[in-house]
Amino acid sequence: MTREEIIKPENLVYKKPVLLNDNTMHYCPGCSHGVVHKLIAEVIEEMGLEDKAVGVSPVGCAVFMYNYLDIDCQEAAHGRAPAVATAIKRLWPDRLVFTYQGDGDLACIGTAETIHALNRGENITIIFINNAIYGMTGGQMAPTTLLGMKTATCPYGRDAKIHGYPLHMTEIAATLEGTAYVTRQSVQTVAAIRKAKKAIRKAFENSMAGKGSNLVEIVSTCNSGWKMSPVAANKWMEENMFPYYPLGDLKDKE
Ligand SMILES: Cc1ncc(C[n+]2csc(CCOP(=O)(O)OP(=O)(O)O)c2C)c(N)n1
Ligand code: SF4
Repeated sequence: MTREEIIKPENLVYKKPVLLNDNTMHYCPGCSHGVVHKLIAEVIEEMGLEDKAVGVSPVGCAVFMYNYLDIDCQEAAHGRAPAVATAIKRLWPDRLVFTYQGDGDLACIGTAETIHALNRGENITIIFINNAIYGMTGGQMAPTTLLGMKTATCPYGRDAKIHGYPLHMTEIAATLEGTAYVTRQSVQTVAAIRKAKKAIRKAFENSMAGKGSNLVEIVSTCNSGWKMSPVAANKWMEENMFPYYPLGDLKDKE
């Protein structure tokens, strides 16, 4: 087959979304962040919201999200993305406004902002990358670190007596009256990626339709912080994270 025949529209099975530009990502090979960026770009393109999407980037490994997604973006101070997104959405109600936050940013430093924005029913979507660790700063314990899990700041493993219990932010979000759609997904297999994409689409549609707040948690790997190969990290996540953070929809108001 010639190249021309292969790239005929009827033969096209996959195309990189235009909104995901060609800048080389700084993420470690095997990291979940890049996959989720791609899904966000695909969904925005499929919804035709290229000129209406505003992403709010976190402090953490995804701090440079705006370098990879060709949409309007605003950087927020650590943990404050939901407050910034609230202001943007209230000022421009016709925009698709979403935050993109790690577990350190969302479930520790920004716990208050997250809970209150969700509880107020702001018409935004929060994408929550839960890799159970502070990736960017060298793998310290996060609120979501599993019991027994070793990190730079709990080298003998997280101990409930000393460090408390892992925080179930998504379960908390599901109890709040302002939330419309709350779900927990992952991106370690093709099937999981497809489901995660559907979840992001639903959350974005709810945000545009003014149905309330939406939280999409993506249980993720940080293979560098976990000191594992990408393949081993995926296996570890399936065996250890999924039992504690089970996948699926926790709340769907429809
Ligand atoms: C107020 C404040 N506290 C701490 C830091 C340092 N800091 C930067 S990124 C980060 C951890 C981010 O971890 P997470 O949100 O889980 O994202 P990841 O890097 O794992 O994607 C921390 C503690 C900071 N920049 N500002
Ligand atoms: S440190 Fe972890 S979260 Fe950050 S880019 Fe590397 S694998 Fe991803």
